[in-house]
Formats: sequence, structure tokens, C-alpha cells
Amino acid sequence: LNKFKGVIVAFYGCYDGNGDIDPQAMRDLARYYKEAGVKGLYVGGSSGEGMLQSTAERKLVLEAVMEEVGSEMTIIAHVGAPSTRESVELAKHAEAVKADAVSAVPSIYYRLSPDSVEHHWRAMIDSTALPFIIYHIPQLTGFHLSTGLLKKLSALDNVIGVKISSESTYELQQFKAAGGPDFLVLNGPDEQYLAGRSMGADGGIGGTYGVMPELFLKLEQCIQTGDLESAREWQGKINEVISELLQFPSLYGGCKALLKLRGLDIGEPRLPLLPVTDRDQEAVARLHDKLTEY
Ligand code: NGF
Repeated sequence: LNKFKGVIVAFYGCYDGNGDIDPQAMRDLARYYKEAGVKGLYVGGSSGEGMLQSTAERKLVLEAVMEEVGSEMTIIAHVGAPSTRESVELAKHAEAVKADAVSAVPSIYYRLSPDSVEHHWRAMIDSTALPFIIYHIPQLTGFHLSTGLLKKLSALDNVIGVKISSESTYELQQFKAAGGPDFLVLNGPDEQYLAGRSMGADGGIGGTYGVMPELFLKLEQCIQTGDLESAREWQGKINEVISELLQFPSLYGGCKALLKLRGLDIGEPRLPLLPVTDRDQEAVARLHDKLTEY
């Protein structure tokens, strides 16, 4: 399971000037993370805007990433879609292109019973031989995964872990306890990477890692060497950046504008996620300067 531990960047959606998927930008971005020393990528999740893309586009995205870094990095494909049918199709595709694992949120929009969500996830779990990572993000999906259901699912052979994006580190600790020592728990809120790791997370998957991978790698390094004072300092610096990113019209608009100043043009987020305005450019430039200082 080691290949899933540590810093896993939630990969951004990359678009060209027309708003179409840009496979070359995907490849450049993936290569950038590989060269920065990142171990793995989470493709097509919240940061990847998977829910705003068609099934064909989502396949194209995963293929571009796999071609570029599939043999060098751990690739987790987020395959959750509103319908079980599409989610299973994406899971099978992820297996065909040799992703390392699949992961999925519960279906969105309808208020679902725990039985429905279990059924939805099990259809994906049973459709491939790939390891499966449950994605718990109740603030966006409206579904709150109970420790009981997590325990039940964690007993299945293919289910290797959970990505927990709720903000409770108590819940994280409870999930870890329910899954047992070999069950992976991956921290979701980037602002709480250190807190999540200290409560039992094996690493994290995050949407702001992608604009400052080097800072998260330093933070993880400090945690591994037991230097908690420095870890707190790095988390503080990271949180200064995150708190400013959260002021933009959309988080991903801010992330993309910042990456552009770092030399990577991956376009604007797909609507309804708003891009930054001209007025925001100064704040983006200030953030860029701050990151350069670190
Ligand atoms: O976007 C959210 C919603 N959380 C993400 C992350 O847990 C999910 C988190 O990184 C994700 O990135 C993905 O699936 O791609 C936040 O963006 C970050 O902590 C800033 O608040 O809460």
C-alpha cells in the first residue's frame, strides 16, 4: 500500500482556449508534478472537474495522464458519476488503461439511502480487479458515510482505503479505527494536513497541493522525521496561501491563474466555476511572489 501513502496531488482539469480538454497541457502538468517529486496523482476528482466533463472527456483525460506518467507515478482515477452505469464504465476504462486504483464519491443530486450508495459503490468495486478508495466529501455530495458502512465496505478485498474530505479529524480517526491498521486513510482538507496525519492519516489527496507541491512535500518530510515544530511552520505558510486562494471567485480559478504565473497554462476552470477577474490579477501576482520567497 506504500504507493498510495504521502502526498498525492488532486490533478486539475486542463482546457485549451476554446474550453476543450487539452491533452498536451495535461501531459505537461503531469510531468511537472513528477519532476517536483510528487508520488501520485488523483485524476478526475473535485479539482479535476470530473463532474463537469462528459464520460468521453474523462476517458481522454485519464489516457493523457497515463501515457505521460502512468509508468512512473501512482495514478488513482476518480470514476464517480451521477449514474452507476457511467461510473462502472469509467471504472472499467481505468482498469483497461492500467490505472493503479479507482475511487468514487456517492452519486450526487438525489438524496440517497445508505443502501443506494452501497449498491452504487459495490457495482464499481465488483466491476474491476483494481483497488478501490472510497471518497467521502459530505459537504459537496450531501451523503454522510457512517462508520458502520465504512467498516462493512472496508472488509471487502478490493477496498483499500478512504479519502476523507470532511473537516473532522475525529471522524478521520474513527474511520482509521474502523478500517484497521492496513486500511488507508487519506486526508482531504489541505488546511489540516498536519492534523490529519497526526490523527492517523497515511497521507493526503488535495486540490491546493498542485500549486505548491514543494511545500506539501516539505511538510510531509518534517512529519516523517518527527520535526513537528517545522511541520507546523510549513502548514502555517501553506494556510496563508490557501486562505487567499479561497477568496477568488472559484478556488480552481485562483489555482489556475497562479499556475499560469508558474509557467503552466492549463486554461480556465469550466463554468459554472468562475475564472479570476482582471481585478484579481494583482492578488494572484502577490501570491506568486509569496510562493517564490518560500
Ligand atoms: O474541494 C474540496 C471540498 N476539498 C478538497 C479535496 O479534499 C478534494 C481540498 O483539497 C479534492 O481536491 C479533489 O477531489 O480533487 C480543498 O480544495 C482544500 O482543502 C482547500 O479548501 O472541500
